[in-house]
Amino acid sequence: MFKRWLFSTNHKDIGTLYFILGAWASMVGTAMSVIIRMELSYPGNLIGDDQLYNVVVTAHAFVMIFFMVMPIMIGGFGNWLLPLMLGAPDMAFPRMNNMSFWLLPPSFMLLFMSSMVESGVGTGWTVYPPLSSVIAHGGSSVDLAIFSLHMAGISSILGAINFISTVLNMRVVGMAMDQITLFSWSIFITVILLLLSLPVLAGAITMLLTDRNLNTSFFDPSGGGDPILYQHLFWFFGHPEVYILILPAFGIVSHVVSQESGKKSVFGVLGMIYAMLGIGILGFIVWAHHMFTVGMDVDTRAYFTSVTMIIAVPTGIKIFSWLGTLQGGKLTFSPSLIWSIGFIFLFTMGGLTGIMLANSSIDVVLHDTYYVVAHFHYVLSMGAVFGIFAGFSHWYPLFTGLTLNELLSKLHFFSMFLGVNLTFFPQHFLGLSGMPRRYSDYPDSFIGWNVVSSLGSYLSMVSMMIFVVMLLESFISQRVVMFPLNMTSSLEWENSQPPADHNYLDIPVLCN
Ligand code: HAS
Ligand code: CU
Repeated sequence: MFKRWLFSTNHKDIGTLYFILGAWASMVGTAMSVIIRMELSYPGNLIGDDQLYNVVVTAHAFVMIFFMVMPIMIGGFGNWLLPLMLGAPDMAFPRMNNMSFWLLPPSFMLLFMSSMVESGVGTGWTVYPPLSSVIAHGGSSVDLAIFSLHMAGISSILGAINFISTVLNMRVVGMAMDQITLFSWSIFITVILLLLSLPVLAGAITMLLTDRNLNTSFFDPSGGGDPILYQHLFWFFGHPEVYILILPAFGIVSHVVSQESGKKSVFGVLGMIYAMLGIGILGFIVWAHHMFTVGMDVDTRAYFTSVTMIIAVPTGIKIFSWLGTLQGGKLTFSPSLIWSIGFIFLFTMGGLTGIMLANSSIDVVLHDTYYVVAHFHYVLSMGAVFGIFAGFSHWYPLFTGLTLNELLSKLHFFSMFLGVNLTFFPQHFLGLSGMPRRYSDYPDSFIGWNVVSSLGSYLSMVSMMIFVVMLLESFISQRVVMFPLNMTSSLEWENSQPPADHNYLDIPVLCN
């Protein structure tokens, strides 16, 4: 049985492997986040080692980005759903698909090793030199982290080639590009961003590797290099990367919102496609909004401020199209729909703080404070993660043939909603009053909101346990989804249903 899975070239098996890896990574990443919040739950020291604290912060980000969100969204949902939605028998390159997955576990191992040997990587996920250079980070930790990123990068690039080929060549006969589903479009655009941006990161970290080991000085002023060059290269990758993390969630939410409000499709499908294309293209020309404090001249600041704010336009088109879809619909408030509504509300909040930060003069004050941490957790912990849970509860019957317990599912949502808002809303206040990010200690005046934030993170952890209990309950009770015998798959069954009149909990179930 294990051999069948290990070497499987079937898109569903590989999708499931990605889900399992992502679920595991999410627990590792969450454990690290709780360690961070425990350290910050009171002034003074808990871990007692500031470098170690920074190692945990760095690993938390890497694990969540590269081993949780990306594998679940692109690897899991993408692999499971794209061939089904395109009418393809499988991905274009099934054996390469298997290889994309199996590059990830060794990459994960290298990341673990980077934290275990010497003093670990305490640079943050940005790995800026000179902090990441040999003087501040001697030993092999940073080199191992670079290798880990190389390997995860190869995995993603192979996956990107596979998805692009699948979408372009494997559509069922007669299906034009403007007829493919919005989730397929979202993955298609996401993987194009990956293909164009990851090689730039690979170049940057390879230059860092040679700076560290082969006496080059790309980023070392004493040899004529420039550390700012690294920041440009990193963010030329880093900004598209944040849209890579959110675009698949946009696709998922479109499906859930249109189906669960009983509409034939989302409001303004073509507009949704162009909005995603617009976000994808603009995402490549805004990168220096992460670098407003490097001593940039005022014209460049004006450019990056303006072009960053323009992204609110296509994103607004998406938000209002979802609201337009919900408007007048027969809402069932199934778990997948409440996750999606939560997504729309909280992602918008995170987006609006992004617009604040896009103003360079404001960002000069807020950069490297908790305000930024609040911003990106609203779009990630509540945007990307809520999107994942929306898709998970929506397609769980398709993936497993089973159903989830509605009560536990809703309990999961409400505890998570409360938990993440308690954790991250107060971080806006901390940021506005000047608390810097990436420090393990703070002045006593910041106690109040830090206590609230830490309590919130404990609640999120309890919520995660509810999720695990919900999964176990479903596996143990084996409530099977039934679809008519003349249909071969639950997808066919789903497509045959009048969307207004069902959510998955109405599916007739067998109890045994
Ligand atoms: Fe961001 C930093 C700006 C979206 C993730 N972002 C980060 C970091 C991460 C991240 C991880 O300009 C930290 C990286 C690090 O480690 O240092 N971000 C934006 C803007 C948007 C945005 C303008 N970010 C995202 C998404 C992410 C993500 C999506 C991942 C999923 N972000 C920034 C900036 C920084 C930053 C600065 C650097 C800060 C610093 O100092 O380090 C936009 O895409 C958001 C668009 C969405 C909306 C909401 C819906 C739109 C509606 C239309 C009407 C709104 C209007 C605006 C007309 C805007 C409803 C009116 C404005 C008002 C304020 C009322
Ligand atoms: Cu950005």
